[in-house]
Amino acid sequence: MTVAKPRTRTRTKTERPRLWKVILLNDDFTPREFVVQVLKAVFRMNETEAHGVMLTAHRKGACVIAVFARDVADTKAKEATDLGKSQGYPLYFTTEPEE
Ligand code: TYC
Repeated sequence: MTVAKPRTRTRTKTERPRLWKVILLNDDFTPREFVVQVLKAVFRMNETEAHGVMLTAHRKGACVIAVFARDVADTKAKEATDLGKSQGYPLYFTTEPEE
C-alpha cells in the first residue's frame, strides 16, 4: 500500500493577530482645539499628547495615533470621525494594518 506523505508542515506556533494603526488625517477646516478634544475623549490622551499629535497631522498631513486589535481600531476611528461629523467638520480617522 502506498501512503502519501503529508506535503505541508504543521504550524506549531500560533501567529499573533496583526495590529492596526489608527491614523489622523489633516484637513483645512476642523478647528485645532476640536481635534485635541476628540483625541482626548476617544484615545484617552492628555492635553500635551493630544496637542502634539494634532500638530504633527497639521504639519505633515497625517499622524499615527496608536495601534489596536482590528475591531478596536475600526471602532475608535469611526467614533472619532463621527464626533467631527456631528459638528459638521470633515475630520477623518482611518486605519491600516501594521507590517
Ligand atoms: N489644519 C486644521 C486647521 O488649521 C487643524 C487640524 C489639525 C485639522 C489636524 C485636522 O488632523 C487634523 N484648523
